[in-house]
Amino acid sequence: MQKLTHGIVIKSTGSRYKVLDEYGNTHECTLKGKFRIRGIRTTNPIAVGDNVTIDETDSVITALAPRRNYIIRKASNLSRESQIIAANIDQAFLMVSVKMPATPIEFIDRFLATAEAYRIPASLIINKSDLHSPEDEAVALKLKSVYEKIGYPSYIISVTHDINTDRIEEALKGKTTLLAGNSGVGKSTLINRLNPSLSLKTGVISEYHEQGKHVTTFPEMHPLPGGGFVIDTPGIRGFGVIDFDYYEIYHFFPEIFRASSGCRFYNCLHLNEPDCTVRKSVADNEIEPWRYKSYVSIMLEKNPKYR
Ligand SMILES: Nc1nc2c(ncn2[C@@H]2O[C@H](COP(=O)(O)OP(=O)(O)OP(=O)(O)O)[C@@H](O)[C@H]2O)c(=O)[nH]1
Ligand SMILES: [Mg+2]
Ligand SMILES: [Zn+2]
Repeated sequence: MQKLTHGIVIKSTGSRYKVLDEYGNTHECTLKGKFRIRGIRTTNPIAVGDNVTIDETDSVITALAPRRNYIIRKASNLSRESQIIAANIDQAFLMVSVKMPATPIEFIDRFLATAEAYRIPASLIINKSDLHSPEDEAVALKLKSVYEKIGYPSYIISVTHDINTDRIEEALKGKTTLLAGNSGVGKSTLINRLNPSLSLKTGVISEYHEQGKHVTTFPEMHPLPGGGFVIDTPGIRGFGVIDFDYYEIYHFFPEIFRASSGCRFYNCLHLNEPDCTVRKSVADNEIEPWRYKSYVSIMLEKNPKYR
């Protein structure tokens, strides 16, 4: 006899799945049968955020509802398999820090381009403002102004000193938010602050390396007291832009895409082509040079023949 219940996957480790049912109970489940996305090989056919049907009698996931969206990454650098990080996301927040650790700029741009490609609204959190020297604060303000001008809401916060965390709380209310960022920036610390009934493991930054150590190892979804969910992800490497062709990468840099409408050639890649309004906008400082550099770097990685 089956006893079917609907639920949402809140943790996926590849073979076992934690499912929160509609009554608030959790179940450790396994999979039966085939769940595959056509055309991609994934290490986890079912991901955090998936809506599923489970059979309570043997804790098996029996059906997967269609996904509104999902975000994937390569399972590892050399692997041809992909890992679905999360599904059915309303928005993505990227957490970065100016120091301890310093987030590479290109990492930010790769993440934002990926979110654009999946049409997931993205915001930026610059954490650890309590550590800022005047120079660091200037860097943080510059990041905020550059990314807000493009259209990404940006927040300068300190979780440990409770600066502007209320604004994050507000922005996350009632939504399912993917929280990403390199290891050690403070993602799990923020989620603990937003939901004090959780006590997620957080790391200690080695002052010498200024690197986190990937304390969180699997994406996991947590309920928020004010409604909504936040998905804590392991500091993600190799994130992103895997499904896309080199000639469409500029579509995922909104300000570059806007500027490209004036280029002479419809297939301009904004490298060395004549009458390229993207390069003109970079020269005129209307497009931030580091954004253009990130674009070129991602594009050339996709198509080395232009190098
Ligand atoms: N100074 C300062 N330290 C912070 C702040 N927020 C977090 N930290 C510290 O940063 C370290 C790493 O925090 P975590 O929350 O484990 O980082 P994470 O982003 O979850 O890292 P991974 O799980 O490895 O991806 C911990 O020692 C936190 O106490 C902050 O606002 N200021
Ligand atoms: Mg963590
Ligand atoms: Zn151009």
